[in-house]
Amino acid sequence: MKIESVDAKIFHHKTNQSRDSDGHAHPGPAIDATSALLVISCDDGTTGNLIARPGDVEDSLLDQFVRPLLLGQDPMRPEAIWNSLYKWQRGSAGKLTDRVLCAVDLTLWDLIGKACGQPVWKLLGGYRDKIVAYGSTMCGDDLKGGLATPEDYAQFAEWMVKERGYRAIKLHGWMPPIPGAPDVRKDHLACAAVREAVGPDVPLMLDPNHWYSRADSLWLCQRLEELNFHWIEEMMEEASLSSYQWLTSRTPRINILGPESMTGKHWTRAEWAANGACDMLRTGVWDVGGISPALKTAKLAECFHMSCEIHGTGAGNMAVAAAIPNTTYYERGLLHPFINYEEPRAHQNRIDDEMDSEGFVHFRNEPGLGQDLNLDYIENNLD
Ligand code: LLH
Ligand code: MG
Repeated sequence: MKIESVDAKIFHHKTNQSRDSDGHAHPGPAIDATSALLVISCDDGTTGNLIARPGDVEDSLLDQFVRPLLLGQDPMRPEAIWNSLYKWQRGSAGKLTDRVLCAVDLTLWDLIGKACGQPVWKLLGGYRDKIVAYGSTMCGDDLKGGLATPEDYAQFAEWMVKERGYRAIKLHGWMPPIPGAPDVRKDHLACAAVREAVGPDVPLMLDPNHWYSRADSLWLCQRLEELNFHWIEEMMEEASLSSYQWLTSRTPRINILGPESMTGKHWTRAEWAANGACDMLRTGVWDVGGISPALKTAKLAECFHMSCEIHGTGAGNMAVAAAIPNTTYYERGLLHPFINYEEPRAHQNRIDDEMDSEGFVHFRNEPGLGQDLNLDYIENNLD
């Protein structure tokens, strides 16, 4: 079995989400957008598919780096292929990003699952067949009836728990360029309002502004300790390992989780674990370059008796969360009162992460990553 082609099909669709000037997603009017379907095909007709951002699978990147390394190779050797891409990163003048590695790795794993007739989560270890989801809100905004006030967060949290069945919630606070952000005091008011709304027993987490000072971070952590929050993540620039050591040593009653967006894949995460910079490790397939390095992060966390909480949504992150024993939740979102998260996108027959009324996301038994794609829609809406 040999890889015969690697192609990205760019297709059009509508979206009702837009990104602000700092890259945070918010609800908006329906606008035109494009996405990509990355397809790796083998000489026996087996294919792997993945929905990706067009910029991560541009034809020039596939031509320069991916096709030379993949064509003619055995797809059942993802570790060898991942390492060959990784080795080329340093000399690629920044073009071969971790997101490119991730797109290739996920597509390969989808292909491997299909070739074996097995879901990827089982091939990776198959620790669990369902997981509790936490409802992860969008960042705060200034939309009337949206996530503009602490009361808005409280009302939405009440709906999540009482109407939709979520068993845990994570707030993303107000971040620039939203007027008045960042403000630890306002973050605290939203967290207090949510705690009041859902009662003492629902696990709560916070992802606030990404660049608070040490002093503001400590103040916020101490308030969240009083509110019995389970974890806080990425409140400071993650390149500053010693700031996280400083904070972790001063906050015994809340878990510091990280690093999320810091570069360096599983190697950075090993340094955080070894140097006491967090209580729980963080990894996500799009942050570290795919399933292969995300699994390594989880396994190194296990060796330190630490949990490894998976960042982000989608089939690749689900496969990792299902495979490992040392994780607690699946991050489901981003959620907002104006967005119907349950509705499949135009290119999907079903969303990846359907959740039951008890707050569990179940892992599918179909071969591959478990994405149920509407390939006809994609073919009929090509760029
Ligand atoms: O800053 C944001 O828009 C969110 O924090 C987003 O990056 C989200 O993926 C996240 O951090 N989840 O934990
Ligand atoms: Mg986060």
